[in-house]
Amino acid sequence: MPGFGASAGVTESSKSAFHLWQGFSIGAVIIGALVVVLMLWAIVRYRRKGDRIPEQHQYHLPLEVIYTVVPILIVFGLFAATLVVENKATANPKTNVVVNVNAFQWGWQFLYPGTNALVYGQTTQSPIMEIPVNTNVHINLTSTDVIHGFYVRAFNFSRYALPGVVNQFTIRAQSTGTFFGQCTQLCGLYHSLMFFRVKVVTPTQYAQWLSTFNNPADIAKAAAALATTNAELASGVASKTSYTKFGR
Ligand SMILES: [Cu+2]
Repeated sequence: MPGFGASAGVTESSKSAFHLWQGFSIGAVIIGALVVVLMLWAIVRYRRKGDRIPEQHQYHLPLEVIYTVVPILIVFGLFAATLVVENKATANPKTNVVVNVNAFQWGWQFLYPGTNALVYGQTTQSPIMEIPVNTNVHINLTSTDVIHGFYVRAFNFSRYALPGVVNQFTIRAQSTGTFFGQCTQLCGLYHSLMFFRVKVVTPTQYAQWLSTFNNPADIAKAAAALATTNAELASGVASKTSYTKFGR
């Protein structure tokens, strides 16, 4: 089936959003075709054949009821389908993997509470958020300074990163690979360089990756950063303290 310009992506919710889009598009094509056929039929069948004024009809009650009720039913159908897909996208099931994502001018910090993993990168460093495949990953998204946008095209997903607000959502990637992400809110001078990547790996690779942070230096960095993000998440008010700029 055609994608009508969209792609299915690699997460559960990206796929359901894609299917919704396909359904809407196919519905629009069918209704559009019906309207065109009816128009052409009326134009050709009832075209002017002479100077005689044709018989005049009005108030065809059954027909009027049908063309009032059918569109209402269609709107309800579209609404119901949207509701189902949106509920899937915003569902927050219990998860074992949590990532605290902090956007800042102009980069991203990914902190994995309960582990020593901390990834920090700005502008051209394009930090990588590593997550395991086929696993629910809970994201706590916030911003340190201004409004940013967390957007991953392959996830068909975007959320504001707002200072003072923690946006929470769950992603479940179904294929491994590295996917491109970027900030989608004009947030200042280097907004155009505010990139990141999401690397989806097998659970074994993920565990291995986490273990690379088990050294005294990284443990200390993660503990320091965790104290800051925990305070932010608890208060719901983003701290103005800029994070210690350590890269990885
Ligand atoms: Cu930004």
